[in-house]
Amino acid sequence: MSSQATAGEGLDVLVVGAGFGGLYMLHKARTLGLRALAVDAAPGVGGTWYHNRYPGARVDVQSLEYSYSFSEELQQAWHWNERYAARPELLRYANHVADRFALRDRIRLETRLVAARWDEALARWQATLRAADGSEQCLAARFMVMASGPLSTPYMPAFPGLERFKGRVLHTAAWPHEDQGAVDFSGQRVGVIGTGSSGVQVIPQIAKQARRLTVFQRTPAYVVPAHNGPLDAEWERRVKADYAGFRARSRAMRTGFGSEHPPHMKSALAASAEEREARFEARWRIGGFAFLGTFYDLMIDERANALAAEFVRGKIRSTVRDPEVAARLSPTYPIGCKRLCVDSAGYYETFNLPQVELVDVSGGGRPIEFITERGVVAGGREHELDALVLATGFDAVTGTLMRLPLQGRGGLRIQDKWAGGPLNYLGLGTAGFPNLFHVAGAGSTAAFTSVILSIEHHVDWIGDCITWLDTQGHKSIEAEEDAEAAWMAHMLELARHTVFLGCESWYLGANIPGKPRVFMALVGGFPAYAEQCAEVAANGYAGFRLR
Ligand code: N01
Repeated sequence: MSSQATAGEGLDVLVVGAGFGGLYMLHKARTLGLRALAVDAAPGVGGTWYHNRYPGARVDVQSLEYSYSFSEELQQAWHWNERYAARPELLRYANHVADRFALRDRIRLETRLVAARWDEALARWQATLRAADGSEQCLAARFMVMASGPLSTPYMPAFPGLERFKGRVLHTAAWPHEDQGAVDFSGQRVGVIGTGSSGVQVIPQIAKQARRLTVFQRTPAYVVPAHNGPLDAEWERRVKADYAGFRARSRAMRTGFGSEHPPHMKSALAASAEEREARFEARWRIGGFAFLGTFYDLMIDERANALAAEFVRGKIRSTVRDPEVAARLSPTYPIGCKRLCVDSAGYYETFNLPQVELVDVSGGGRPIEFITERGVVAGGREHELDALVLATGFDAVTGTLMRLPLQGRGGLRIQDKWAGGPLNYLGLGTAGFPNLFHVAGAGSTAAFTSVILSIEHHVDWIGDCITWLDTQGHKSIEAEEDAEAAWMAHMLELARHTVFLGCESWYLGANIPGKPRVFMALVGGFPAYAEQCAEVAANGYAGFRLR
């Protein structure tokens, strides 16, 4: 039963999502003495780490950096078991945070925001929440914070005939809940479609169990080793001896992490072939994203980038025994243009196993034609399967908001506002949507940093902003259209000077048929971005309209 809430019974802040963004926003709001509530459709906290239960799911930024910095007690108390934490450990951490900061009484799980509309007269958001039992409730909130996650709406390609398939269909981002995601593939013929980060993680795990694994690859990924293992006790001790200093060094990095291996300030083009090889090899041994910092210009100069790409192709050739398979696994677009995949399980080695087959379904090659009762038809051949795993990614960044009846000032629908792409200012606000803030959404550096660092930045900025508005007696804040247009132009201008426009990535919306091609992330680096946001605040929230 739905009822219209009045201003008096409302909230200060409605937080949408109880992942890492939502948890910290809720904590922040409460420490500021604001009445806040977080809602999440999932039965547990943890956001993306709740849903992505597939075997092998693991973070690609080191755990000591992919963690909250807001509480010294928390960062000292928490011990990570692995250098790159796997999903169960990340989920334990999210739950620990919810308990430690006594957040649970203000989190409504299995509750979905199904509509929200800005009420100009009351200067409130009127939100409709729907619980798992179907009951609805309307709540008024002065502010709404969308911490719904940039990678939270799974993408299911419309393969003709998919509904006919008699075997099991699973999506990596909506993995079933049985036994912590331990679906048993023993003795089965399994197909995996998709070779992005999720595919690269799940493929080696399924290969260990399945009788036969067929990998349908449209575009090969660049995969670098993580060299994961138990967290080095000495490193942990050093970091914890001065965690604040470690965090400060992270925040000074463009990516907000990796301060132990900053980019080498030489051009790849200026190095001799021997030096280049030695430096690439050294970074390969370190593992993870450090590889992209082997030389400072890998992401801004195509020729430098091509040298790094060729190094990785050399690694593929020396790892994969069948030269034809190695060639198929070798990408040709710029490395890092699609998110680099960080491997803890021997991805390339998996293709040496006799039970594993790689099928090229690239657009230029032979795409998946249709699906039958028995399996997948590609390249004129039917691949018979017992189970089909879709590792096909997300309608990233905008997908969740664009599915929500969200109406701003004057009934403006987000679907109309963003019909040509996610217009925003500083990645934090959108013109026409007063008192609505985004966390780790479009327009910020979130996609290129340790996302928790970005989350903390956004939430701190939002918290300061609300405090300032209240102190100044303002009822609402809304991005100005001019400031928004200038921010969008700034984003595009920065992206133009990088290799990021040189491939079909989710950063560009290119993975979803029909989605506007707009580069949705900010590539200028975290320190410059944080400085811009601070300047805007210091100048009385310049570029925002205050009422
Ligand atoms: O999704 P993706 P993801 N026919 O979009 C293929 C984060 N993440 O879930 O490249 C055939 O990258 C598609 O092919 P193509 C991380 O930020 C992090 O793997 O579009 N294939 C691609 O191979 C990551 O970037 C971790 O040609 C089709 C794959 O499906 C982001 O999430 C782990 C197809 C989708 O790859 C998304 O990663 C997991 C079709 N019709 C995710 N449609 C960590 O390591 C799509 N594909 C922390």
